[in-house]
Amino acid sequence: MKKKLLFLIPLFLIFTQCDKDDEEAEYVIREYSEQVNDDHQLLEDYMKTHTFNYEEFNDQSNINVKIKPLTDSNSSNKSLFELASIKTVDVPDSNGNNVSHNLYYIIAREGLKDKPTVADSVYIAYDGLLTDGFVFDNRKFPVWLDLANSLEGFREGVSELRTGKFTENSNGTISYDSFGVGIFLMPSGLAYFENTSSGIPEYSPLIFSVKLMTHTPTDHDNDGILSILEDIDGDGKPFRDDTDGDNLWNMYDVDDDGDGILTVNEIDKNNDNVIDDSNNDGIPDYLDANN
Ligand SMILES: [Ca+2]
Ligand SMILES: [Ca+2]
Ligand SMILES: [Ca+2]
Ligand SMILES: [Ca+2]
Repeated sequence: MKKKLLFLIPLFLIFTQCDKDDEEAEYVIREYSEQVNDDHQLLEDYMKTHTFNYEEFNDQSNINVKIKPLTDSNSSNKSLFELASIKTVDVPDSNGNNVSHNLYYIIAREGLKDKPTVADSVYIAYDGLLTDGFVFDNRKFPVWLDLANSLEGFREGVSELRTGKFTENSNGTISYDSFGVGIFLMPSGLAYFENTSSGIPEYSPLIFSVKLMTHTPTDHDNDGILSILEDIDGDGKPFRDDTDGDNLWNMYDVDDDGDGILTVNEIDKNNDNVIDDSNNDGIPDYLDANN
């Protein structure tokens, strides 16, 4: 929770201890609404002065994104800013007001097959960097990641890509091609915000380039309902949806309506492959404490 610690300092201390005041100021967590504009500006300045090897993404093969500064020798190239689309993502601030954040994204290659949802597990290779060029993470070979446990800007970005196709080689290894490749640039409010993480200072906008090999739908609580389908309010995200109000989101709650019967035992009691709604009120039994 954010606290405006400055307001807790008695006024006489502010007037008599100026050095101390500077120290205390460091403990004030910024508001999303004030940070987001600085971050948008920083990212847009970066995008206007950088490009990437977009001409190389026409075929199916495994190509790395190479972001580079626009200079006299490549000034005819399109900038990242010209190439980027914007997806707006709302982040609730400490007062519960939504603050609109821009996720800037460039689809270098869309990919051939399916888009993962924001709650799926994905098999991806990626680079993560700061606007000063510092690379804080690099996965040259793909790893499995749970998008539900990833940064909001990251999962909103990766869910815009499509997976590729794979072939199994005679030695048992699998080759991927025609997979989606994207660049995602996010304000700190969609990343770590006031927290630091392995070489990432607080309030850092982040840049990721991502290759999406494949994905798998995930049922986090193993209750028989895929996590993405535990999105009750229909906003496309199963996060914060909590039918029984026990602060355990439905995607992590094995008894979604809190009636003492596990969801997995309530979905389809007569095994007719139809989700049960005993009282025909349009609310399935597993979400309906009154059935
Ligand atoms: Ca719950
Ligand atoms: Ca559940
Ligand atoms: Ca139940
Ligand atoms: Ca019902």
